[in-house]
Amino acid sequence: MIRLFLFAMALSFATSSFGNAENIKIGDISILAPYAKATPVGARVAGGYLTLQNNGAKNDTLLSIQCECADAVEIHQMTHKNGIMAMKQLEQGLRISAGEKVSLAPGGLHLMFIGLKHQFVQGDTIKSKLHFEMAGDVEVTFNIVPLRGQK
Ligand SMILES: [Cu+2]
Repeated sequence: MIRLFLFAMALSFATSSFGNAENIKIGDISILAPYAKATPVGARVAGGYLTLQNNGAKNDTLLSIQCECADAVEIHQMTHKNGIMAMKQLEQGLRISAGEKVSLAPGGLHLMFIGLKHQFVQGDTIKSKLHFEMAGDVEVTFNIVPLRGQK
C-alpha cells in the first residue's frame, strides 16, 4: 500500500515537473513537448520547439502558426554554407510524412517568433495556433524555458 502511494506521488511529481506542457492530438498528428526559449529584455525574436508525429497513413504539412505574442511565426531551418550558419524559412510549410516524426530542436528546425509583443519570461506559457493542411487547426501551449540550459 505504501509502495503504491509512493509510486503515485512520484508519478504526480513527474507530471507536474513538466508544468503546463501538454501532448496534444489533432487528427492523426501528435504534438509533443512544445516549448519556447525565454528572451532577454528588448529581444525581437524567440525560438520555439516541439515534436510532430504523424500517426496516420497520409502525409500532412504544418502550413502556418499564429501567436498573439508576435507579428509573425515562421518555420525555419538552419543551413550551413561555407562554414556560415544561417536560417532559411520553409515557405511551403513543414512536411510530416505518414508514420514519421519530425523534431524541431535548437540548432535545427525551429519555429521563429518574430516581432515579439512582449518578453518571453521563464515559467510563463504562450499559446499559438498551428494550422495543418490535413489535420486542421489546433491550439498549442508552449512552456517558456530558460534561455540557456534545456536542449
Ligand atoms: Cu530562425
